[in-house]
Amino acid sequence: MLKEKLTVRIAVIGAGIMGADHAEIISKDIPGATLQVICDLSEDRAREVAKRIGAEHVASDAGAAIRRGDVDAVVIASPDETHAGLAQVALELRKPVLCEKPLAVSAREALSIVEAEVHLGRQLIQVGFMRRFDPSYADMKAGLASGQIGQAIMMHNFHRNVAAPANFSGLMAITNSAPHEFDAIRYILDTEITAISAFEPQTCSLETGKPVVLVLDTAAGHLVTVEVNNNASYGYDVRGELIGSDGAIMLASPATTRIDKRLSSGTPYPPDWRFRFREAYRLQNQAWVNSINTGIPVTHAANAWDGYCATVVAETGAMALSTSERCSVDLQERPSLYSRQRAAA
Ligand code: ISE
Repeated sequence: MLKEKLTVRIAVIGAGIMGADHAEIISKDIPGATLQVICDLSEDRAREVAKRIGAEHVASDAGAAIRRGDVDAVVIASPDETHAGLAQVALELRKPVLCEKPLAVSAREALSIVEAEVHLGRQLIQVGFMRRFDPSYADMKAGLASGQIGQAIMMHNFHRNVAAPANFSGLMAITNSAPHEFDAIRYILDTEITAISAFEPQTCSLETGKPVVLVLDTAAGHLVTVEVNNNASYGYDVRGELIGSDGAIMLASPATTRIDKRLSSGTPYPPDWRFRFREAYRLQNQAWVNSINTGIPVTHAANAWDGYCATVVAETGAMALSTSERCSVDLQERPSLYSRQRAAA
């Protein structure tokens, strides 16, 4: 009886790579949650995921799935350009949302979600910046907070995928991949990004998925670099180093084994982010479900304001790349609904 009361019935919108992954995590790894509906424009794809994982229902109309009376909360993992519209539907119904990044494809659209939440006076949206739940990033943040490296001065970030999908333009390295770093930088350093410049290597003749290097400034004066290389070929590899006045903290590889063979030693790389951040996704989704049961937003998760900020930085970064100029990042004023004191309370 008690268990029934605590079960959150979830609709997962999108049965692609991330939708299927969320559906699996929810149905297998999250006590207190039920995979109520898996929805995809292609009902066959949704059916295939439902069969493999065991969803209660299959659907192809996202709006109708969100509106169902037997759905308490929604995971949005459909194509990027649909996120904002679907989040608005859920907000109208006051249903909690875990929205895959990006919250929206334009700053204007992201801001309209922030405004809708401010109008409601409640935070209902959590954005899927799962690195906030990754144990190595968590340790980096805790190490800085406890004074282990003195005052933070610089941060270097590397984000490498094995191969960019065919449709991946150079700009998507900034608008689709780097938002993870934009959020991690804001989260770890607890400040806003104020300016961005973008550079591509002249030696690279790739048509899709060119590497990009970004240089960012923060309001607190840190200097930050981000390299995104979506055609790294050797593995999925996310690195990060935080340099302080009294030491440095580096993210460690989460590999569980090391292979020693033929006079050499090596650790394996995961093929993509689902494997590297498996534990982060699980912790993120569990925290989200717990927050629905308690009615208290997860304080260290990314909210709609964080989603808006990452989108503004991405949009400004895309402009910096196309104009070859250092561009300043202009954010609206942070509404009190998202004030830091409130988040810490
Ligand atoms: C992809 O969309 C993701 O969200 C992954 O986490 C990221 O590592 C990858 O670079 C993105 O393209």
